[in-house]
Amino acid sequence: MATQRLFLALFPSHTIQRRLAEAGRALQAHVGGRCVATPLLHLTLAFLGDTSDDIVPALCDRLAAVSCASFDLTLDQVGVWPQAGIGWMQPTQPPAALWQLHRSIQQQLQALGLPVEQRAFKPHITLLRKAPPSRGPLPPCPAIDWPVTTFQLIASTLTTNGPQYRPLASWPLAS
Ligand code: 2AM
Repeated sequence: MATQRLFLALFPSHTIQRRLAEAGRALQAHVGGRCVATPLLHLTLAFLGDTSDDIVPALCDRLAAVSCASFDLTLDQVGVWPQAGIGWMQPTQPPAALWQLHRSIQQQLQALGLPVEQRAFKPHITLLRKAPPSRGPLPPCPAIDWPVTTFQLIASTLTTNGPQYRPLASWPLAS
């Protein structure tokens, strides 16, 4: 049975991706690691992993039923998770609507019997991979304001040159 490696994410505009990439280079200058390619920068809402093609239409129907308002996300903090080797940027105060969107997606995935992450949701954008543990305080970074109006279903293909992402569907958040 054919499967695809799927995840749900928020993808920012190219302008915001460029600003995130700048933040990634500034963080890299302090801690090392490898910058995530600019067009791949995103915030993961849920990682589904290998998923049967058979379930994708029902998944899309369920996701179309997700009800959540648009929101503004202020990304204002960078850091490193040393065990994962990830350099990240995140909102210190995620808006209630982001938690609601995440919860609503989890409910829809559960209703379809799809696996859901049991760990607490830590909304972040991965800027660096293979980042060594940071020594000492990190420099403050300019905040990035991101108006979030859609969420997307993405198919990811792993290649020797890194992942390739293909948007399968996109849903608007209520205005
Ligand atoms: P990360 O950036 O925080 O590592 C696509 O693979 C996205 O799904 C990545 O951005 C990754 O988040 C996230 N993800 C969550 N769990 C994952 C897993 N078990 N394997 C791969 N990616 C995962």
